[in-house]
Amino acid sequence: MQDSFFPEVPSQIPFEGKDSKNPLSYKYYDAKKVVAGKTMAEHLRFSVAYWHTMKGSGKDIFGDDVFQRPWTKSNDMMERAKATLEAAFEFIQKLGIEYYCFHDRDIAPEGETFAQSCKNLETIVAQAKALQKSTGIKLLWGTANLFGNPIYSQGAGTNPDAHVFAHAAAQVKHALDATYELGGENYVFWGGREGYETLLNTNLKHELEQMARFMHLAVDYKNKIGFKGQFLIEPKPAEPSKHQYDFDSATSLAFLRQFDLIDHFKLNIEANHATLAGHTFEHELTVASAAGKLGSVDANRGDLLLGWDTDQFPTDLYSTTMAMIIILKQGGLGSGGLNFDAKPRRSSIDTIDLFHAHIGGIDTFARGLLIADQIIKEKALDNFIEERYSSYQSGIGADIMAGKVGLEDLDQWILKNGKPTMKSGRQEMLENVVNSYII
Ligand code: XLS
Ligand code: NI
Ligand code: NI
Repeated sequence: MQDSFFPEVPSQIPFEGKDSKNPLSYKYYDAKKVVAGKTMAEHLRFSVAYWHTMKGSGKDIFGDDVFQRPWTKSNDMMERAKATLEAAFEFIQKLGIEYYCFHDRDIAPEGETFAQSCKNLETIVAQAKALQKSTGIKLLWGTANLFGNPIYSQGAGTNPDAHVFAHAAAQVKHALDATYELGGENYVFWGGREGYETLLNTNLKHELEQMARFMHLAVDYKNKIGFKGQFLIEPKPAEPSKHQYDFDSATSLAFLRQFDLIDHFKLNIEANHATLAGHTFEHELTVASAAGKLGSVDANRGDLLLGWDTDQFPTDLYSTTMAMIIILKQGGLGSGGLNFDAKPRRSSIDTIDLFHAHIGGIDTFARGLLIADQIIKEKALDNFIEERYSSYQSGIGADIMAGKVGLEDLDQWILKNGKPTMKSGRQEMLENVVNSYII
């Protein structure tokens, strides 16, 4: 085994404060600093996404691999998987964060047969368990890759062929076993190809029922083995399918309610998926949080000029501030965290670029946390919002909300009280308030 995969990086990226010019230092993220009663590390629960960071090659549909990673030297796929895992733990340790996330097929290669794939996974899980123990790094969530293998080209749980459904279900069983074995704190379902290309060949109602059955099977198995992690659905409107069933937070919540799954799931909200759905990141977070279902976050950003999942590292302070306001107000993410489902650009070819990318994302969220805490503590927005809804606290408003009045009562009330006076929403003033905390 190689001594170090990142020899140019010190044993831990230090916190040096905002005036430091050292690119390999944190300007805002000070893991032990206490903010609103918890350390930054406890609030933010950062995680490295194995698929992008360890397995990403810079490949796109127009061109081949560009990144040469020192952990991909062996042509023996199991040897390569072992080296990749060593490198992952060194990387996470040097970043000084606590979590990682994976798909089964990220950490272990697919074998000739399903049985061989399961064996490969078990071998790597044993190695991961030992590395977790020696480093203290933990698994935020595991998941199954149900979109890469050609058999899933027409869906996994929503495939028209029950044989494929069974294969996907068996794969989830093993991915759940792996996540359980590694003490994973959550398990994610992202419906990569759970959608359709054309209604000409699709029975949408049947596919939704299949998907619900698939989820119920997973819930039953989770209970059977005693896995206590949180199940999460990660909404995304499209890509790779033209239309995906877990379109956005609202659609996913409706699906969970319709099929009696709501008590078993929360949502994992990804910034770039929100914008693909025509929403803002904060809209999706807020819808999930309002339902008590904001479980975790895939922290990244899209590009306003590109219409796909560009999975860039978050650098927009306005967006991370808004996200942290929502997260702080619901009392944190519980067992969830901020997983960098993000990749450096194809032109960022050096391994060190992975550090720059993560440091930027970590600092942007750390600074967002500090600003959000100030905004909340000083009630900079809350005072206005409370006042804006204050008419529901007493009088007719309180009666409306308590269900004490009907349409006839309201008709009488209006006849007596006349027209309402208009009040400004003061959007621009509030935008200036937020900017005054950010700038
Ligand atoms: C892809 C998704 C995926 C999930 C995990 O767009 O974000 O990476 O997070 O399957
Ligand atoms: Ni994601
Ligand atoms: Ni994504």
